[in-house]
Amino acid sequence: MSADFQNWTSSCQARIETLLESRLPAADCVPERLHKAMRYSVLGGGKRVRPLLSFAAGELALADTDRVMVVAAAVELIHAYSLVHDDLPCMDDDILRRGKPTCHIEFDEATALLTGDSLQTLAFELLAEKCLADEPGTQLEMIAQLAVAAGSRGMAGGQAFDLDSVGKTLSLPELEFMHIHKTGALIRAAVMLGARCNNRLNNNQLGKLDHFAKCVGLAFQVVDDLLDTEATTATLGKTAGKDAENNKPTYVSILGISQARELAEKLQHDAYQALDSFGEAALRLRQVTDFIIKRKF
Ligand code: GRG
Repeated sequence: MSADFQNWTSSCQARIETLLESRLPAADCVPERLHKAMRYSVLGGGKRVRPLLSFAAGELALADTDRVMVVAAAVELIHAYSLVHDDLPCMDDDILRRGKPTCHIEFDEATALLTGDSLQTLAFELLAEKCLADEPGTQLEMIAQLAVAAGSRGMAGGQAFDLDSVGKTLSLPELEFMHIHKTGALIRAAVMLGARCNNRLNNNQLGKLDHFAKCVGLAFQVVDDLLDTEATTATLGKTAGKDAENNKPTYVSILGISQARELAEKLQHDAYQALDSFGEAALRLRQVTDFIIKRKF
């Protein structure tokens, strides 16, 4: 990672942390237990990949950074909610997340459920309270876009498909369908909402950006499956080897390690190709993609 990209990443991560810190209710605000759990689940952890994608897409569109910060925070709150719910005993039943006990272990199951619910609604509160786009109609579309990405036709739907696939053999297209929804939809929303904070890009350019985001979303998941097989629990900050333990179909279980690695590289290539016509303006998007592919956790 170049020093320039490292500095950019650290600065985006620090800014998003400050905004999230200021917008999450204080830990001593009633109901204290719920607010403590919300702060515990969001602050001081995670790679903030989705905010980085929003920032990079916002730079491409020359969008106002204060606007982009808000959409980046909203997407991260949805992501944090999904992790809290995913870790519950009725879903993935995990005890470790971001190097610390999962929300329901540190607090309790009911609090974890309410934490996820409250993080989700806080995301939409942020998106609805200030001007984030040049046209009010565009902002309404952005809010709807995030709602669809997070809901039954996006992330939650992908999760339902995932829970249903345990112990089954999926074809590669079925696995792709699942991940386009479960992880891909939110990554796409992160990119598109960042770009739509300014009305500079035309529909053709937005289409290219969406194709880029779709490739990155899938590449993210392929790398996640590889890491689940190859990395350790200590490096990941979450339990490694969970997919095999839970008998879940993954890119590694279907393709094997080396073909899964090749697929990640092909998706990276396709993602870069989708950015070709943007030239240097898409530098940050290429760098974030590279970071996603090469990450070790
Ligand atoms: C419960 C509605 C609901 C949805 C859950 C996305 C998801 C669906 C669950 C997340 C569980 C998981 C491990 C999915 C695999 C890919 C993924 C999203 C990994 C975690 O994302 P990172 O690596 O995490 O960006 P950090 O901690 O860095 O933010």
